[in-house]
Amino acid sequence: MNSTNGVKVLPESNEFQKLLLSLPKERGAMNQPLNLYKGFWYRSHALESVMAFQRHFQAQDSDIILATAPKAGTTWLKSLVFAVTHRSQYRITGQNNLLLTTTPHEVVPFLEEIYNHNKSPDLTSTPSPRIFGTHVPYTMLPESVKASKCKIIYLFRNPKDIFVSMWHFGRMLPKDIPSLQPITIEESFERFCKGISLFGPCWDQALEYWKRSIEKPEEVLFLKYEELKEDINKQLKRIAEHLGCPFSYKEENAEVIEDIAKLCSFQHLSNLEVNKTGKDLFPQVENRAFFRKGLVGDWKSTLTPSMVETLDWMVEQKLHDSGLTLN
Ligand code: PAP
Repeated sequence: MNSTNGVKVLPESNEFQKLLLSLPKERGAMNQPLNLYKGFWYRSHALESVMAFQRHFQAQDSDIILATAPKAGTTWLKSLVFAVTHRSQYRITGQNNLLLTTTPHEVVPFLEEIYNHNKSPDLTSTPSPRIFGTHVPYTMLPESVKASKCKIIYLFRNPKDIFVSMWHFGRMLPKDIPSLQPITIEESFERFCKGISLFGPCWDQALEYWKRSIEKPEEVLFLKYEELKEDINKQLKRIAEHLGCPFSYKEENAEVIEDIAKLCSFQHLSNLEVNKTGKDLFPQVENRAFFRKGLVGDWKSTLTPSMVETLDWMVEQKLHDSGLTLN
């Protein structure tokens, strides 16, 4: 134990274990053990990482933070933003484009993953702009991010598709993970509707970023998966403008926007060898698990009418006076 000015300071890990013991616990929608901290549900190792990056992450004004609810389209957003910001370095259609050989989750790592491996990593030599992914709610972002000129892009998706994507993702995970015992879709759905899912409730997370995007649009750009699907070129322009690197007329005429959209399309990324095989980044998850169908409205294939009614009602209650609408 250290001592600062006579006050005993617990080492970080002891302090964390003490906190962990005090938190409410439940099994989540994928049946993982979760802990409730300040209104949101976390795996214990993820929460420990979040605490570490809250404490140690030093934002730079040029940083880009991609925040998403799990299964809202994280993989797609990572690829789009990397392609937009590196378009002068890598020819979009060139053979050397990193996205052709590296999975988007490796190109744009999660802060949770970085700090899971090392509680105080040295990120100062990461080339600028540094791009990080995260699933944490806005309130849990490090103070240095909020105090900087970092750009945040948040992506949300209709919770019915989030749930269905998550449900199928859970079934693609190896059956021998002890913390993930089988669960029925009914049980999983019930927990999801109570908000007990990784980094959930997803609607509360979305509302935090939504409010911030209205208060401070220069900081947070709020995107919807369905809008990306509807008009990817328009949304790519919004992304580039938000990041301070709008497409020039010359680029528009050279169809750079269309090329980025094609490069990052579900059809293209899901058929790349690197995304079909391998599980380098998350050892328990194959890269292909992040590419299932990539559709809007796939919930119709999985949810019963009564599930639809329940979740729609739940979401309506949460969002009704926020101005945030979902397709
Ligand atoms: P994560 O939050 O766990 O990292 P995330 O990428 O958000 O995962 O979820 C994967 C979903 O995004 C899958 O949706 P589905 O289950 O409904 O099919 C996946 O198919 C979809 N996805 C991945 N890449 C793309 C893409 N390039 N375009 C559109 N959707 C995509």
